[in-house]
Amino acid sequence: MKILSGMQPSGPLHLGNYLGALRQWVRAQNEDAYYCVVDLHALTLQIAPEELRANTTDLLASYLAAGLDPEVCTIFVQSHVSYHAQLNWLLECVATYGELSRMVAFKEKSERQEGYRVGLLTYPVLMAADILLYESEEVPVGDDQRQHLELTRDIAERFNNRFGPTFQVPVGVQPPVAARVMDLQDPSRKMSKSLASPLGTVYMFDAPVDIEKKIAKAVTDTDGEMRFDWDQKPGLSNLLEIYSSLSGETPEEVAARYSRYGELKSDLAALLIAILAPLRERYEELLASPDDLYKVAARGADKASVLAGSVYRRAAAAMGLT
Ligand code: ATP
Ligand code: LTN
Repeated sequence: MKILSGMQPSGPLHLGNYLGALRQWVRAQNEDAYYCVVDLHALTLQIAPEELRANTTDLLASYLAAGLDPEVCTIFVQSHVSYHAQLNWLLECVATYGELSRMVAFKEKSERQEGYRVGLLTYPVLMAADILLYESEEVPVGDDQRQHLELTRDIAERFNNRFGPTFQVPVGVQPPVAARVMDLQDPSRKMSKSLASPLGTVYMFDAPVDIEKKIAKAVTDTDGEMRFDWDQKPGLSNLLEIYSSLSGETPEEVAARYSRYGELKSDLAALLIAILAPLRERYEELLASPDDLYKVAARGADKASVLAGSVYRRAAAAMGLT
């Protein structure tokens, strides 16, 4: 089965990125899997050039440290494969302004930026191009990407109906728990790379003392009742889901084993540290040899270009380009 997914090089990865997406990628890497650093998408953030470059290197190291193996799956940087930008244009002539302006991520992000750029609106079309170029059947992503996946399916189906069968229509897949990890200080909003919340965000490569501190300070509630209940107890339920995704139990089973919040928190911190500390060590080693990371990316781009090129040419021909 073919699989593609990507992350923006917009900053260090957090627990949501890891549990919601990256860990699923590692589990699926034995399929015909393509994983990219979507640097073109990060341009919508108006990021400084040197920061984008450093973040891209950092994300390559993070992918490998999390357990992606370049001998098994294809790891590459989006802008190294020019077909992404090329197919993006073809699909911009299939997607409608109406459907793009209804995207929740666009509405939220455009409200936060004055004079936002066109790229913020057309961002999901580029994402559709990423996915469709690799004939992806499944796309492992967190819950926040569901709407973008639906749009990708709509674009693919519309294209196929108008120009004949060209694209595989993909489905998005979310993990059963921790598909939407919430900010530890404000459990009404998702843990995010681009919104600063220093105590609310646990980074994958945080030092153990910081993980302990952030989990200990996580907002819960005052009635002290240990119960998995997103409506009444969002802070606690977030911790229970994180725990459950690490231990393999259900959140209810975890809740049944504890009576005090403090105990749950200190065990959760210990579990997280045990899992993340070896990844952090590997990440630091990998970052020390950036040339090796870009060798991996170059090999990945060569391989990705073969499939992406053939799908691009099929789409271009279907539309009447000669
Ligand atoms: P931003 O908040 O700046 O938009 P992000 O943290 O969502 O960034 P992305 O690169 O956009 O990071 O997302 C990478 C992957 O991580 C996507 O599959 C996304 O669905 C997933 N993801 C992001 N945040 C969370 C979260 N809080 N919980 C679960 N999955 C998440
Ligand atoms: N839009 C996604 C990042 C992204 C992506 C993709 C995810 C860009 N292209 C292709 C899966 C497949 C985000 O903001 N998290």
